[in-house]
Amino acid sequence: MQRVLVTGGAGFIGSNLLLTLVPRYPHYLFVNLDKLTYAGNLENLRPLEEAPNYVFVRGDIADGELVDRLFREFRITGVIHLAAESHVDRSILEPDPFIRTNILGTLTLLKAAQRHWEGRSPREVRFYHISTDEVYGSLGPEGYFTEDSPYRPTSPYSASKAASDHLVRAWYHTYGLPVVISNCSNNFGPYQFPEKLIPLMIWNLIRGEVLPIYGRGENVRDWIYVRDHVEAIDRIYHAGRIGETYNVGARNEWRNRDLVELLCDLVDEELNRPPGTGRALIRFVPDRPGHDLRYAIDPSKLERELGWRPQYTFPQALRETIRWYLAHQDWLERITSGAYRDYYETQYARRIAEGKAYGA
Ligand code: NAD
Ligand code: TDX
Repeated sequence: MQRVLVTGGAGFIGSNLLLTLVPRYPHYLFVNLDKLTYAGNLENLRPLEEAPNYVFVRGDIADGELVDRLFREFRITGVIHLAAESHVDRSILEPDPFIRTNILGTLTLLKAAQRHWEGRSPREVRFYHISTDEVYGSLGPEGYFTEDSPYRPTSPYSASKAASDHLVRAWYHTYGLPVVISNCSNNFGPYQFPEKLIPLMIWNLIRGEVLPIYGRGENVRDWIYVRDHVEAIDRIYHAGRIGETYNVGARNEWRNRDLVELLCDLVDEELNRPPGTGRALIRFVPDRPGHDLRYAIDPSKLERELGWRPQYTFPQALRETIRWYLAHQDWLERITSGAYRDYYETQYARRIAEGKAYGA
């Protein structure tokens, strides 16, 4: 029987992952360790409350004693490590939690796995680290990130994720810990916190608030539906080769301004608003400092070795996502009240609305 510690399972990707894997693998035990920061929301996991193969533990991945106890008590045989501070803008305003969670938290998990799995074979145990394409830095107009691209992180967020990737590889090479890593492009879909581009734009369109596009909106991101990422995670966890890295992406590049315009048109359509209503809310605001120009993933290794392919087309996935947010406005209200509202109004949105982002 596999006993899998999933970290950050109450966040965006973690929720989508657990809602899929817990029913799919009834003979595994899933232990979800999550600190429930502003980004974690147990409400997402309500359908799992009665599941006999699922346990939730509230706690910090940087708490060595707790992590040790979980490895011992649940006799953990696998880790799928998603817990992280994940928002680039926040990392620019306040980097410290990124260093603590993304670097020290990963170190804590690695040390526990090393201690508890000594002498175990890679057929019995594995440590799967979920990471991002942002570790590779920024591309120009041409080219793609492959698994061999050099690490050139540019933001406090991507630097902290790059550091965590290096630690995971060091534990493989130095201590023989059976690890696998994946670096994925920009995700979107249900349960994403509306500080990230797509849910923020949908939420602002619903409320008739301005749509802040950083700089000239020329930056390019490579978008993948979270359900396709979840399927990639399942495959890599079960069949990825130990010590290897897999890039995950859906070959779906969009310039920010084109994507926001598309969202405007789709939301207008869904809400039966006159064409152009959404686009009238677009504002170009001062750029994110150090804003990476372009990300684009070459996913051939994952396709070739593990036979993974995205199952959704972009228009289908985007429409599904918009409908999900339209149907879950109460969820949006609840998670953006309280601490997030304070952050959003005082630190960020007001400055952006006034055209004075980032401490101006
Ligand atoms: P998220 O911010 O939605 O969720 C993060 C979760 O981690 C939350 O539930 C939070 O409560 C939890 N957490 C934070 N600090 C913790 C700590 N110290 N101890 C325990 N739990 C803690 O993030 P996400 O978008 O779901 O991303 C998940 C992972 O995937 C991250 O490692 C991120 O770097 C990576 N990733 C995300 C994307 C993306 O587009 N969202 C793309 C590639 C990789
Ligand atoms: O209000 C906005 N206006 C805007 O123009 C926001 C929130 C974003 N943007 C731009 C910045 C980026 O070019 O949109 C693009 C996407 O921004 P984010 O959603 O903040 O994502 P990004 O910075 O690309 O990072 C994301 O993808 C990789 C996730 O947040 C990371 O966790 C993941 O690792």
